[in-house]
Amino acid sequence: MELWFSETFGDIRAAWRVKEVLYHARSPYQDVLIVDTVQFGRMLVLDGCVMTTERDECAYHEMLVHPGLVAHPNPEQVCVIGGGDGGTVREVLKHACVKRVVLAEIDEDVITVSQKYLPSIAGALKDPRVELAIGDGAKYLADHPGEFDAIFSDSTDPIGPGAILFADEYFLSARNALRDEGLFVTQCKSVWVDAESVRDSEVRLKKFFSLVLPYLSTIPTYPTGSWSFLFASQGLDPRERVSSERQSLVANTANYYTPAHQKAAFAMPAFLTRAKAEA
Ligand code: SPD
Repeated sequence: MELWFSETFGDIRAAWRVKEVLYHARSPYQDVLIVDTVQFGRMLVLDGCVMTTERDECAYHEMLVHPGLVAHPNPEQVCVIGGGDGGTVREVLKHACVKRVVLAEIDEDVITVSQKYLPSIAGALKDPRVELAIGDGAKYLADHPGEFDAIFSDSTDPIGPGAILFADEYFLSARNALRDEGLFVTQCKSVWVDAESVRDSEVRLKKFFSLVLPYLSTIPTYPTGSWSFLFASQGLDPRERVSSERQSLVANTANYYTPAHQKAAFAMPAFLTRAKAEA
C-alpha cells in the first residue's frame, strides 16, 4: 500500500510519497512528525506543515542567512529565533567571525528529534559557539536589548503560536535587540497565495527599520514553491555592499546560494511591485 504525507494550505494541497514514518509524537507545543520521503529525503513536519527536508533545506537555510549576513561588516553576536532543527545555526556558523549564536527555541523536542533524525541539518548545534535558550523567542529578544549584530526569525507560519513572531511588538523587540549596523531577517510566506500578508509584514517592519527588502527563494516543499523573506536594517543594503571574502567562502560550499543570488533574489515579480506602487 502506498503511503503519502500531504499538506493543505487554503485551497491547495501538496503530497509526497513516504517510504517510512520515523517518528510521530505530540510535544508540549505541537505535533512533531519525521517521515522519509521518496523525492526529498527525511522531512520534518510540525502541526501538519512541512518545515524542512534533507533535499531542499539548502534553498531555505542558506537563503535565510547568507544574503543578509554577508552584508554585515563583522557579525559576532547572532540570534536565531525558532529554527530548532539547527539548519539556520549551521549556516550562521559558516561565517568565521561569528563568536556566539543563541538559538531561542520554544520546543526542546524539535531540537532532540532533529539531532536524532536529521543529523546533516542539526549537527552544528553541538558547536561550542552555540547557546541554547529554550523558551519564548519573542520574550528572549525583548529581554536582550542591544545585544546582536544579526537576528534571524526562523519561525513556523504566522498562524497559531507562530503569529506573535509577525506582530509589531516582536518587530520592535527585534529592532531594539540589535547593535549598530544590525540586521533582521524573517522568513515570510508565498507571494502567490499570500501576497497581501507579505506586503503587510513589509509595511509593518518599515515602522521600525529604515530599509526593508523582500526577497525570494525557490523551496519546492513549501506552499507554491516560491517563498519570501524580509530583510530589515537601518540602512545596510545587501544589494550594494557585501564582504566578498566571506561571500566566496560561503558560496564555495553552498548547495543553493551563489554570489549571483545576492542581487537576483531581490528581484520581485512585477505584480507585487505594481501593487506596492499603487498602495
Ligand atoms: N510553510 C513553512 C514555513 C516554515 C518556515 N520555517 C522552517 C524552519 C526550518 N528551519
